[in-house]
Amino acid sequence: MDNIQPIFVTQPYLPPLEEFTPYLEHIWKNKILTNGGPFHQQLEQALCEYLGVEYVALFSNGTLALITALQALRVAGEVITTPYSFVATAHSLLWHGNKPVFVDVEPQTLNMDPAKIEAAITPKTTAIMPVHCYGNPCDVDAIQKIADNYNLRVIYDAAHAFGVQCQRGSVLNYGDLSILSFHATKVFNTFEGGAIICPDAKTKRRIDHLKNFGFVDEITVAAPGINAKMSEINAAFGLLQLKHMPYVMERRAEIDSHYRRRLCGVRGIRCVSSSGQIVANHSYFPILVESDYSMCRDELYQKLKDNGINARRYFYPLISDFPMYRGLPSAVRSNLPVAAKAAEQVLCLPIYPSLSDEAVERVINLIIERT
Ligand code: T4K
Repeated sequence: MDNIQPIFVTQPYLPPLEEFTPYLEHIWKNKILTNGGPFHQQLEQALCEYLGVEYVALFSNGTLALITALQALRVAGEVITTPYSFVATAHSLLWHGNKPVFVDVEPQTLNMDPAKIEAAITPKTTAIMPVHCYGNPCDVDAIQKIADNYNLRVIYDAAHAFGVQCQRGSVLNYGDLSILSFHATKVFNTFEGGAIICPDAKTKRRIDHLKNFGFVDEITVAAPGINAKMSEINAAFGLLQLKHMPYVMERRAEIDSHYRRRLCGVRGIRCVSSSGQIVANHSYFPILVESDYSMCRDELYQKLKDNGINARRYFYPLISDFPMYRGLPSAVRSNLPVAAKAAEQVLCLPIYPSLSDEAVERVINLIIERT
């Protein structure tokens, strides 16, 4: 154990440092550091092409992108969302005084269960905020049908879904808006960063104003916007990262199949999967430790930790169990049985491009030996 390097749930991909130097030299020369500079514009364009979407508005992080998306669409009232996500999803609702209404997830993908949405709709409901959890697409058609019937907005928290494609192209093209995170722990990172994917130029313009204090021009402020701009250094890094994405995606896919090959069939271990995507990004490798495994999830978590492997319990506790949410009527356990069970069973195993096959085998063997 003493000589073994710790393994984390993820580690950011970093291109060779010397490849970044020319970008820095460029910034040093032209002295444009932020406020929609040339790298910012180039990255927006490059992402539209890479992702197969119409318009991208870059942000300094995914949380501010979520908050701004709600403001852009003037969402006000109750918003139906999932308790099985990172806390930023629901926090973004509280920032604008919206009330989260939690509905349960469906057992296969752990994404919002469309069959549970209608019962949660009230006259105050204005929007639905689902999450493509672990990058597995939600049932976008079923969700859109309900939104159309009840005239609701749909904002996807697509923080995990960079590069994911489903039957009709990018999963980011569904709903009114989709939000990405480019945090260090994500498939595509710009250190910190995020984006809103918008369907039309008018919405993108409004979002661009909102992320720059609401400024429309030098003397006009149209709304109480925030400062959520991505800096030139982050945008430059993103441009360089994009060049390495084919390798990043390929290596993640290899590790994912390695885990599946060896863990599929282990009694009491279920690999979470989805059938909804044509191109997956393998952003996480979640397993469920079920009751017929030889130990409970927390025992396995501790055993891996004792052996230098820092798996993570994404997403435990449920958002609905945090103090600012647990008083909500929709937060009661009986409303969220599938999510509650998954939160008790889930463990995300390490997956990132520089993780070696030997390290993956170490993780697998510790799980297989069952003691
Ligand atoms: N919506 C969803 C569904 C999200 O998952 C997130 C973020 C958001 C919205 C909000 O997007 P951002 O505002 O963050 O752009 C992490 C991330 O901080 C968070 O971005 C992410 N979701 C969440 C799922 O995970 P922690 O507290 O688990 O991160 P941390 O610091 O423990 O990092 C995990 C491991 O990654 C470390 O053990 C080592 C490695 N690591 C991490 C960092 C930050 C590195 O090797 N280098 C690094 O720089 O929350």
